[in-house]
Amino acid sequence: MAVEALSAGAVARRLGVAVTTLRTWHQRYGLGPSQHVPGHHRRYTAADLARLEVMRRLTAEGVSPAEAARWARQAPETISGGTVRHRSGTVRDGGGATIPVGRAGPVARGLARAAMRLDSAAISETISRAIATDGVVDTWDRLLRPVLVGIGERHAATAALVEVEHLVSRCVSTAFATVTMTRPAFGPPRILLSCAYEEQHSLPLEALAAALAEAGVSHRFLGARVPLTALLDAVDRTGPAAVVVWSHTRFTADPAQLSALLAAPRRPLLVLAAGPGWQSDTLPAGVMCPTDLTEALTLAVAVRDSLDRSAVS
Ligand code: B12
Repeated sequence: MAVEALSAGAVARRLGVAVTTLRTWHQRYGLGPSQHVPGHHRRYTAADLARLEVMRRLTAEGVSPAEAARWARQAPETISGGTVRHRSGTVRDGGGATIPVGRAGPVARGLARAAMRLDSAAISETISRAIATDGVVDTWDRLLRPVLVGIGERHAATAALVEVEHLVSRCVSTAFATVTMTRPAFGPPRILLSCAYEEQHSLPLEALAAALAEAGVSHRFLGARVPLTALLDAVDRTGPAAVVVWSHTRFTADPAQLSALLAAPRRPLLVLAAGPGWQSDTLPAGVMCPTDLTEALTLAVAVRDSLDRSAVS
């Protein structure tokens, strides 16, 4: 993209934000114009514009301005043909050729490379092999979470990798869906899993569903974006002992969903608010907040065990 140095008004028009917003982002987060022309107002360069574009996109997606600014400051400068120039001066093709996986190890690095190649066969094989060898919980915590977080980071910084995010999500879902119950169910499923209304992030709950299957705990999983009325209908018709509601971002974390479950005629014994969207200080009394997959699994297994005991006695 060849961009001449732009005035604040021109940048505001290109991004579709107010000039006052640009001024705030400059003053509060240091995302201002960097070209100085003597005797004139400072001008925005192509690199400034690229950073502001990241800022605009992330804030529109609901990321807080401070967090968005952190990503925007790291954003590479987009230059012609989809190639990006990092501020170190290095040039990479296609928006960065790797997904950062921290210290996650060689299998995660291999999975990240397969993801970048959009090699769904290799992605699926790696995930299935890991589940068979290490189980669902370890596969989620040590292999999949690092890669997913890396994809999220890369996307936030460059606006790229949406196709990778979608492909990997699909492979993860398929692998988890094929984990089968390790023992026959004792009675009908008494655990209900549901994403909050409009919540599209379902993978952590799919991980829980697979971990439950692996542990021989039968359950129902309603999937993503479940309207409250549908969730309440499901509770009314199936009488679950425990309901887990997943919210990934604060936009889907309406505590009224949990209050409605607690007020339901067939009130579940346990209501779990799972996921980083929920804020514990805003939740109704009586709701539990597991912090990771292991804790959620332990609670669900405990519910199943206590139901089994009372059915036997
Ligand atoms: C895959 C993905 C998607 C997929 C989801 C597919 C699916 N079937 O789930 C799709 C493409 C649909 C998607 C959509 C969107 N996404 Co998205 N997505 C992701 C990504 C890459 C992974 C999500 C995930 O599964 N995380 C699970 C693990 C990997 O997260 P974690 O942080 O390690 O988990 C913590 C806790 O959750 C807990 N935990 C982990 N597992 C478990 C399991 C259980 C049972 C429990 C109790 C706890 C627990 O432990 C961890 C430590 O606290 C994240 C990046 C990220 N860092 O999460 C972005 C991310 C969550 N998405 C983001 C955004 C903005 C969106 C969209 C709004 C984008 C858009 N413009 O459309 C939409 C959301 C629409 C909606 N209404 O829901 C942002 C959220 C920013 C924010 N804080 O609000 C993120 C963080 C990316 C980013 N850095 O910008 N996304």
